[in-house]
Amino acid sequence: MAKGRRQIEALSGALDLLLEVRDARAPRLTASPMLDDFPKSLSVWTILSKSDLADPDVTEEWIDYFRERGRGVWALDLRKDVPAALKKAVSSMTPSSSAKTAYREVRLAVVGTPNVGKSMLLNRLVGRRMAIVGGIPGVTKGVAWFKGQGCLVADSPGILDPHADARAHRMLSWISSTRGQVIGAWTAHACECVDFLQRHALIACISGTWGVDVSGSPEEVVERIGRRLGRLLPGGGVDIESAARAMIDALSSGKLGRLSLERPGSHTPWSELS
Ligand SMILES: Nc1nc2c(ncn2[C@@H]2O[C@H](COP(=O)(O)OP(=O)(O)OP(=O)(O)O)[C@@H](O)[C@H]2O)c(=O)[nH]1
Ligand SMILES: [Mg+2]
Repeated sequence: MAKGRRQIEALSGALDLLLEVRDARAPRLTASPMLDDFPKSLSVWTILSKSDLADPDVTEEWIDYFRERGRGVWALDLRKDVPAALKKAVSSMTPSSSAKTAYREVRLAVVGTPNVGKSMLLNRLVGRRMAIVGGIPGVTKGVAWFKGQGCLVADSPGILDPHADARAHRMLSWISSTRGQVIGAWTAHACECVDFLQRHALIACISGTWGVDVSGSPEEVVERIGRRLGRLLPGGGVDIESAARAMIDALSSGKLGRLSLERPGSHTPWSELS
């Protein structure tokens, strides 16, 4: 954390703009508390990444939410190229006079919590596949600058830590923004997730995808998923751990359809978890 703060201090003096990436499925959960460590005078735009995996109506609500607060906001599917309007808006920014730089290009940093799509956004902005992009959170280890059209872009991995709350980390793993294995058993984890989906009227993603009955306890639902997917042990019993993992993988990768875990408002859904 101290190293992250030092990196932020070193970086912010050189910047004109921050592109803060959040996962469109959970923009509050994937916000970093460390963003507050950047100077208030620095322009910040929010990128809602993975919008192809989020409920489009809820994403619209989030766009309104950020706009109402005067924040530049873009909802993007980073598997595709970013809109020309975004590239243009970046390159037409006036470099801030306080930024200590001999360059006249706009200097910006892409920041965000692990696995939200920072490297992918950077690649889109610089127009070449220069930064390492990977499916594993924490894949980028050091800050590096890349030259784009009329801008210099810094990838700043791991300097923005997600919420310290263990419940937030458990929920982050549902969208694969933290390492599932640090959290413990898949079964308890999947059951907690099914319970959340049931309580938030989101459970139809499971019945719709796999045609299983989603009533009853989360344990029963996970067992039905295991039977449906043929995750069986020798002797015919369901391999619950395997079923649980398949369920979380399917949710995080979008196989269960487009789904948003959060709506705008002050509520933090992870605080509901025990
Ligand atoms: N479907 C979808 N997948 C995305 C999108 N953006 C990123 N991904 C995927 O998310 C994973 C993480 O992307 P990265 O760009 O490596 O994320 P990062 O924030 O740089 O990750 P770290 O450097 O590890 O913190 C990769 O598997 C990407 O393919 C998006 O808009 N839509
Ligand atoms: Mg990265």
